[in-house]
Amino acid sequence: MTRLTHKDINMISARLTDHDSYLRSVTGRSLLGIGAVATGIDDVVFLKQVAPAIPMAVVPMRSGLGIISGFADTVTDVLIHLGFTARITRHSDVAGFVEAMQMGARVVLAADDDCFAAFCYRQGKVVDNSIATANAFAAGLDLMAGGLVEKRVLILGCGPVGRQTVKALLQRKARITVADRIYEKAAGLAEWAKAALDGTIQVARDIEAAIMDHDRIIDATNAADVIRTHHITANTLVSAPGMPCGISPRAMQKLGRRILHDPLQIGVAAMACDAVRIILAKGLPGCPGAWT
Ligand code: 2YG
Repeated sequence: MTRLTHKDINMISARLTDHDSYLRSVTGRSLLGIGAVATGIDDVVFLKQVAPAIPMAVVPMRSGLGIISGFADTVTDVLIHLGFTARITRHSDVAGFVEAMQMGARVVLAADDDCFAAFCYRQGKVVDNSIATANAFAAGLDLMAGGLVEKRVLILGCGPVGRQTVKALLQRKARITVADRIYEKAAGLAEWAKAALDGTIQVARDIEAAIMDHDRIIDATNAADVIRTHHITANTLVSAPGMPCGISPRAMQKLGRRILHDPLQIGVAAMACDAVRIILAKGLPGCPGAWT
């Protein structure tokens, strides 16, 4: 699990409008729109209407390695930018959760060193950042590529984000190859996909050859400089949820606007949209009127 640094996030709040414009130019959708597509509520107008009725709280957590300066503030700023009513609790930790309840928050977001989650506590449901992030960057690649049905996609990195990415891309009927510097992790992911999802995916033994051989790449690694200049062709598209970004600076220049990457914003947007979906789901899943 990558731990963000203050340096990774300190400019996010000031650049949210610019980032939104970039996302529109690359995917045709805003930050909220990408979160919406990832969640399956592809209706931004509806989300903007309901957002103010779903107050959210962000609770700083001091456990483990402690507070990341600016983390809770940035999460809150992203939520407000998306149109939600969001506040940081004055207290951290358990007292912060108590405060969030008292202020009537319907969704409470908090992160320790191992997990970043959005709690829809009245529904007894939790949205995990790794899952939401994977869904959002898979949706983003789909938008960038104009559809992924039968398209070959390479997933680099077979951790929690890579695993959820396999699930999201199988749902999009993509032809998936997975690669990891630890081959057994890639092979294990392919076995899981077959057993759990009846999905057949390819496993790359040679990562370098696999990157050269794919135009659509999802970088779900926590390594830098995995994708370098000589890997980039005129058709290369990279969606990169991994932190640090796995695309080298010179490869970024060569890719131009054919990159989808940010350290936190897209994942938070997908978390917020999934929390809305959970809260608005009527009745129990499977009952008439329930949202799937
Ligand atoms: O409340 C705080 O300030 C800290 N307890 C936050 C710690 C967050 C640690 N986790 C990470 O930095 C990332 N896993 C967050 C999500 C990155 C999105 N790809």
